[in-house]
Amino acid sequence: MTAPLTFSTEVAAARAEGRAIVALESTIITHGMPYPQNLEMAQGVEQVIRDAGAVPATIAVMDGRIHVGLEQDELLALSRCPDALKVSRADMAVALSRGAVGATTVAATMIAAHLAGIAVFATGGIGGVHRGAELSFDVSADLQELAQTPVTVVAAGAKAILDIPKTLEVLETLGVPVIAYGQDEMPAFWSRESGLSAPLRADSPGEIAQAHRMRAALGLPGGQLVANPVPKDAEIPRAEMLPHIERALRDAERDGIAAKAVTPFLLKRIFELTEGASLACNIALVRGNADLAARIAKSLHD
Ligand code: PSU
Ligand code: MN
Repeated sequence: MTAPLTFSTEVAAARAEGRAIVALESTIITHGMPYPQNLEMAQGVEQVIRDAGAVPATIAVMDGRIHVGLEQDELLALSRCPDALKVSRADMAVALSRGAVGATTVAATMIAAHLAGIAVFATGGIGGVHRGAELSFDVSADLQELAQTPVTVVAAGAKAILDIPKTLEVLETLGVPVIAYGQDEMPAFWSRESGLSAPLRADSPGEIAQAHRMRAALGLPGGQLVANPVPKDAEIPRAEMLPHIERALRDAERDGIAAKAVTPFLLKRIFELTEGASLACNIALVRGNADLAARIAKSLHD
């Protein structure tokens, strides 16, 4: 038995022509944003990658197959599917065996990208160590995936709904390079600043591509996390976000939200609390990440 991969028409053509491809996750579509903004975001981000000269491959699980690249009707159906499963590493085989509709997290998208020979992946923010993890043990499978699957992931850092210092500590323990793009400070998703310096820094796509190749040459497993700050004109300053984050965290505790439901709950609550401002910022930062990822993928190809 081999991995059940289905390529979209566009991705199949890109593979045949040997073009640079960038993977995109789908949990952000089903569990990260409301319809129809999620659909517009997904279509817009794909276009950013095409405009930068690479080919987008949005990844999801459907009909017992891992879809690498979605046709327009598939993307539309997914964006309106209220009961899509959130599929991470642990869920992947069962979701496929059952023929369920599943949206892939960062971890699951990395697995699929690697199976499809795609080295670069763009998202908004990765999962990490949750606040209070010393009691809940809630640490995203995304971190372990970065330690073992050789894909370079471009994100806007980890958001302050997480415990960013603990997330950086775990990534260091796991041997994952965390590379801030164009600044010394670790970005914090909606904000360019986190108050923490990033472990590593790069200033060009070529440097990141070269480090990706070097890890492979050294025989080191795992990928890289590129932390790309949100564009200046779309940023929400940290001081403005913090009260909303605190409030969302209190609401999650009050409602007894746990496990896989935590991240989607917090994102939705913060969207409500900021009256949509967090969403506009989220969309802008994903677009920025897609553009950088396309340039890294093209550089890897040269
Ligand atoms: N962070 C975001 N937006 C998201 C997610 C994280 O800013 O949509 C999604 C990603 O798919 C990520 C997943 O892989 O949530 C992490 O979930 P968990 O914490 O349950 O591992
Ligand atoms: Mn979790």
